[in-house]
Parts: sequence; C-alpha cells; structure tokens
Amino acid sequence: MSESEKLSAVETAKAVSDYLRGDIAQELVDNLDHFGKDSVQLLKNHGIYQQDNRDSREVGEDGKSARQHSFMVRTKIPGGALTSDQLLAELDLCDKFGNQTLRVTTRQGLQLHGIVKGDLKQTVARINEIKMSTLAACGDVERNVMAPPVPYKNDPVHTQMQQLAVDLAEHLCPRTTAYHEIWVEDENGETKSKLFGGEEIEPIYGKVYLPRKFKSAIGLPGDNSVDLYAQDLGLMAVCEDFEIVGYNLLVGGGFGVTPSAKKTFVAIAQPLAFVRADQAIDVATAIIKVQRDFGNRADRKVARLKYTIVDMGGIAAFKQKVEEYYGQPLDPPRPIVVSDFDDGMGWHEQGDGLWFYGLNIENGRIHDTPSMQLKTALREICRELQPGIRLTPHQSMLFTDIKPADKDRLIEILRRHHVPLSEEISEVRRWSMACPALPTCGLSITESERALPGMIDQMEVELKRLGLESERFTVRMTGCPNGCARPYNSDIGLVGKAKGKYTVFVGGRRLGDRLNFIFKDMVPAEEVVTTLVPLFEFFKEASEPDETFGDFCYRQGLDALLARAEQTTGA
Ligand code: SRM
Repeated sequence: MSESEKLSAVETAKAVSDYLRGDIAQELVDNLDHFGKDSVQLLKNHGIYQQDNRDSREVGEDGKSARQHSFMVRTKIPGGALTSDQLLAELDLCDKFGNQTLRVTTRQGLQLHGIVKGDLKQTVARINEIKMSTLAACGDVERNVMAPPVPYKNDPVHTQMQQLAVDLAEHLCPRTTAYHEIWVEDENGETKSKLFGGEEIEPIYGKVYLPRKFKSAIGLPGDNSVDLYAQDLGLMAVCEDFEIVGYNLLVGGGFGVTPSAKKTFVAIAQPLAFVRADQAIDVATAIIKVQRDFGNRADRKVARLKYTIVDMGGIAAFKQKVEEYYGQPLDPPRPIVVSDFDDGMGWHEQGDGLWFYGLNIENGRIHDTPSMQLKTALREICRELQPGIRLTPHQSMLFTDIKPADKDRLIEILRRHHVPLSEEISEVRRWSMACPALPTCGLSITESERALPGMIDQMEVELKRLGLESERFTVRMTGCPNGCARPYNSDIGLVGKAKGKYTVFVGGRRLGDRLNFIFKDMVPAEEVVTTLVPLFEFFKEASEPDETFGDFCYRQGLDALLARAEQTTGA
C-alpha cells in the first residue's frame, strides 16, 4: 500500500480492537438497542450483524427514519454437517429469541434473525453449548468452509472432503479468546464450551486479520454443488482408484460487484496448482497469508483475493509468491473439468445399508405457515428419527443415516405437515435460490426471497405450456449486486438494480464454471418472466439435443437473443 493511501476505517477498528474485543463487552450491557460503529464492524467476526426490520422503519419527528435494531446471528457449520439435537436447539433459539424462522444459507450455515441485543449473549452462549460456533461466520477471516453434503460411503472420497472442511475450518479459525470472554463465559469466568483454545496470538492472521472476507470450498469434478469457481479458494478433488490423491486449487473467484464502480468486477476462480492431499492445508494457509500481506487495506471495495491477484500482476506472479510463502514450488494444475452438480434431493442409498433423503427448502427459510408446517415437521423428524443433518449449498437439507424401516415414517411426517416433497416440486423451483434481501438485509435494494417464489409460479406455467418442465436450469435471485445467491454463474440470474427492478442475466450454467451475461437491465419485477419467455420459446425451437438453457443462450450470444426477443415482442 502506498504511503498516501489511508487505511480503511474497518482496518483501524480492527487494529485497536485488541484481537476483536473493542468495546463489544461494555456496549453489550449498556441500555441502547444497538452497538456503535466500530463494534458493528468487529461483531461481524463474532458471527453477528446489526440489522433492523426495514418494513417497519418509522419516520421520526425530525424527519429521519427511526430504526428498531435487532441482530442476525450466523452459525458456521463446516461441510453443513450437524446433528438432530443441534438443529433442534437452533429451532428452539429461533422461537425463543428470534423471528420464529431459521434460515439455511448458501454456504451451508444457519441464520437466526430478529435477536434483540439483550438476548444476544444467551443466544451465542447456547450455540456454543451445543458445540457449534458463530466465531468467524462473518468478518475478515476464513468463512464457513463448504464441502459436498451428500454422505456417500461406498468409497472414502466424500468422507475425506467433509473431514478436510472440518480440519481447514479449525486450522483457520481465529484463536483470540475475546469471543469466549464476551459470549461464552458466565459470571464466574467459567466457559460452557471446550471447542476453541485459549491462545492469545493469531499465528495466521496477525493483529489486523485479513483485508476482507475469505471463502473456501472443497468439491469434486462430478459434484460442484459448492460452486468452486465462486470461491476465493476452491479445492477440486482429484481422485484415483476412488481415493483423493490431491486437489486442483482454484483461486480468485468472487461475486461482489458495484456496477457503478468500474474498478470492481465479478470473477470466476482460475486454476493455480495441483497439491497432494497432505499439502492442502499448508498451501491454503500460504495463500491466505499472501492475501493477508498483499490485499488492499485502504479500499474495501477492491480488497478480495481476486483484486490482489490482478494487483500482483496476474496468476503467475501470485503463484510465485504463494510458493515463496509455502517454501516449495507447486505443480501445475491437472487437466480436469467439472462435469456435474449433485443437489442430493430425494431418496438415495448411502452405501452402508442406510439411506438419505434430500428435502428442498424454498430459499432456505424454515418456518411454519398456515399452509405448511416445515418447522414442526423438522422437529418431529429430529426427535423421533434422530437423523444426521447436512445443509446443502443450495439452501436445502439432507436427512442422513435413515434406516430402511424409517423411510415411510419420514415421508409421512412431511406429508402430514403439508411439506412439499422434493419429488413433487418442479425442476425450476428445485434449482432456484434467493438471498434474504428485504426486510432484514441492510444492503438490499429490492425484494428477493419474497419475490422469487411468485416468479417461479409464473415460470412453471410458461415452461409447462412449452413442454419444457423437465429442463434443469438454475434461477438465482439477489436483492442487490453483491451476489449472495451466486447469480452470476447461473443459467438465469436476477439481480436487484433499483426498487422493483432487476438486471436479467443469462448464459451461465449449473456446473458453475462460466459467468453469465446481461440480457436486459432495469426490468420491472412484473415483467421478468415475460422478458424470459421469448428465450424459452427460442430454446424450445432451436436447442441441440441435451443442450441446457444456459449453454443455448451462451451459444446464441446476446445479439441473437435480443433479435429474437424483439421479433416476439415487437419491442
Ligand atoms: Fe452475502 C453481505 C447474506 C453468501 C457476497 N450477505 C451480506 C450481508 C451480511 C449484508 C450486510 O453486509 O449487511 C447479508 C445478510 C442478509 C441477511 O439478512 O441475512 C448477506 N450472504 C448472505 C447469505 C445469508 C445469503 C443466503 O441466501 O444464504 C449467505 C450467507 C452464507 C454463509 O453462511 O456464510 C451469503 N454472500 C454470499 C455469497 C455466496 C457464497 O459465499 O458462496 C456471496 C458471493 C460470493 C462472494 O463472496 O464473492 C456473498 N455478501 C456478499 C457481499 C459482496 C462481497 C464482495 O466481495 O464485495 C456482501 C457485502 C460485503 O461484504 O460488503 C455480502
């Protein structure tokens, strides 16, 4: 960083925070319903976001909007694996302290919303009591490490990937004791959790942690459900004789972008090197240390790894620096390409005599409504059948280790609570995702989770009319351009641009290894589906055998798609 560049405010807050302590403990017990500016930033590293319900913002007498603050609490769950008891405890927390909903995130985590400040300590302490953690679920650190959730046991591959997610997450977890002091210790200084150690130093991060968030995922060429190409660091397993021999490392993916700031961009990760399985954690650590030392600490908009790679002169120069930090040259990446995506929905034999069932959860939201009691059904399943739980990177859930004799019972519980079975929902709904957006997200420009289901209803009608209902393509929506539902590599991406208006992207694909492109901008919500219909019709007429919708749009290119749309609408 040049002398003239000033550190960003977040950097200064971290530097003087004494390893993420700041004034959080003092402010936690003051009589305000919110935290001060610096604490709000530091809290993210503790897995906590200060928010307010934007639906109920009131305008005060001074003309300024008055906010009632509450908090989002995110639990980091490597590989999305948890127990029935842990899920039950999170469900209890959402009822006791939250807004009665629990949300499966796009990174296999869980989010509670609507926690008021006075209940934060009890909430976080309880999460630690059940041997989970919110530490580093957000913030300028390694975030939740993803891994394919499907629990196949026929060979060691899936178990090894899950284990690496746990090991990497543990290795890269901040070591500060601030988290425990603030959230977990009781009045006698006793801690209820034994999960994290008590070293005061941060051997990997140092005093100011990373310049920005850092995201890693482990995947397979045959199962890129974790979206390896959207990660700062993707580890693509290379298998021989049904064993993982190593990983192709992909670096510099990232989907955050500010359309008005030309210096920002969306990026698909690029291949860096092949590493043996036993080198993976050390090389990942070297990559993180390079980002720690060379990432931009003056401008957070361009501080992710994708920008560091460009600033360093490209992938070759970056690799050289990683080799220097690792202490050895790295092999070139192996020539493998991604070939599939396993969302795990429906019934599958695990390979050990037991079964798993993948339940699609629309946009990850677990709640009870008058027409569907998903939360109650999950409680009954967890209490009675005690399955293992895996959260998927597609905001859904797998019930694992089900005995053959319990399969009918699981389905009966779901049916009795009117929960749609994965086999009964349309392909377009199954492959859709939306971020929370309004009312909780402070960054959202327009609706997402509350808007997408209605658009999917309309798409279902159109796709059925055209006989395209069995086509598999991803539809991902976000309420702003930050990319939380990974809309930039999907077949169809709908990105909030202004209130009630979306940028429509097409031409990505389920495999996740290609960016889509803008088809139309500033499309009003009510016209999104009608904007897409001419493309569905074109696809129906002119696609090649086995061509996906995204591949078709990509092959045709923007001009042909626009020409077709004009022909149809006369626009
Ligand atoms: Fe995200 C910020 C929700 C996955 C890119 N994201 C936010 C915040 C915390 C808003 C904020 O900063 O105040 C959102 C909280 C809203 C709420 O009410 O819950 C939020 N992001 C989410 C979740 C919950 C969306 C979901 O539907 O599940 C996901 C939580 C995952 C987890 O468990 O950790 C989530 N966010 C993502 C992803 C997808 C991924 O990681 O695979 C991305 C794109 C990939 C990437 O990071 O490049 C993503 N979120 C962002 C960004 C843009 C980052 C950037 O490089 O510019 C922000 C804004 C920021 O960091 O400044 C953001």
